Amino acid sequence: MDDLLQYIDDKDLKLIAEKISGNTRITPEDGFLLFKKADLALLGLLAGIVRRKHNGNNAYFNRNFHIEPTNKCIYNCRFCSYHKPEGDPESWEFSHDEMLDIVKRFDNKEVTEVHIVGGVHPSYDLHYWGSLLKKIKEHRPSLHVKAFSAVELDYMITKAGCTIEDGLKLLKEYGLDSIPGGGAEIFDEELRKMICDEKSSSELWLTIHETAHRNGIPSNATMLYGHIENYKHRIDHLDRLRELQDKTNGFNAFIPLKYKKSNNSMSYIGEVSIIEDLRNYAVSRIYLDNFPHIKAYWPMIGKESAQLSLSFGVDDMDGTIDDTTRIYSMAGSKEGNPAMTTDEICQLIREAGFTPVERDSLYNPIS
Ligand code: V47
Ligand code: SF4
Repeated sequence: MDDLLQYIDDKDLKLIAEKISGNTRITPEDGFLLFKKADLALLGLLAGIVRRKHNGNNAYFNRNFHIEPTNKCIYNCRFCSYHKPEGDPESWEFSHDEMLDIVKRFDNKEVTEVHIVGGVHPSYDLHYWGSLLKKIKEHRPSLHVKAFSAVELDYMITKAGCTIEDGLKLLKEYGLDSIPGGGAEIFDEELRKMICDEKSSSELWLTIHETAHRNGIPSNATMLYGHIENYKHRIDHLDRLRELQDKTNGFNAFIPLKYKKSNNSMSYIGEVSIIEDLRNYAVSRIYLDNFPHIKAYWPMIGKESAQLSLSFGVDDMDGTIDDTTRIYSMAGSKEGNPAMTTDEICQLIREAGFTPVERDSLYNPIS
């Protein structure tokens, strides 16, 4: 690396590169400068250093499927293409039996995880959702249940009259194994007011994840980017996550979510380029030095971009999905019916020069 540093002309970038290669944490100002000044090749190189430190040459995936229980939602986030109010002809809501039927469709398949996330339905509290988890666990005890964004959790726990702590403990007893990263959007309070005014605050999102970690429930974190935010807002978001991870060490993966423009009221903004996606993965990998994994969610970004992202700090491709999610096809993703075989995922990973590793939900390798 010392040999390569001589090719960096910019004084600030050279200092930042020295910190990264010397294992020293970068500051928010450094992160901002990386976004502002570093070219894509340099970001790939620096993110590769941090990636290798955490994950060597491995690129992970799992065998999973999604359940989206409902698209009815009490909120109206401006970027969301998915939610519909109660009574809308395009709204849906599955019963417990219908959701168990989805689980049963995978009875003879080697899936290890179900990911359950949907709209914030007005009628149901944590006991309704908890009993669904219990039924799933009774049917297939070994299935890891990663369920409910912090925003859904906030509503269902409050509706049941519980504290966040007691609610999470109860959900764990019902069968909740981990929490996905949704609902974080962008933490800056002014922007949050502009794009998703009504939903849980940034502070509450962080408190819910902190409380989950303290109670032995690991989680993921996301950031919605490529809309009205600027680099300072992104660094602020990453910084709040890095600070919480220092405290709890409960996050498994960070998943940047690219704003997709179709069928929502922010469409006029358009979408950022693949270059910006790769730069964002790389700076995230470098800044979140205490996050073990950075995930490219391929149904959103596309298979080829996810493959490319492996050279920009990403080490996890999410999973096989098996055509069980609609959130991103409704927002305009080209991966209309997302499904990949494990062979296909392994081939994408090998082509990019990495070693495919099937993992469970806690990143233990599955041979
Ligand atoms: O919170 C909604 C996002 C999230 C749009 O933890 C949009 O493994 C882009 O959190 N353009 C839900 N994004 C999905 C989510 C997730 C996905 C994959 C893996 C994991 C994980 C978590 O979807 C929402 C919101 O940020 N979203 N609309 C849109 N138009
Ligand atoms: Fe509801 Fe989630 Fe869509 Fe916001 S992003 S409107 S909370 S489904």
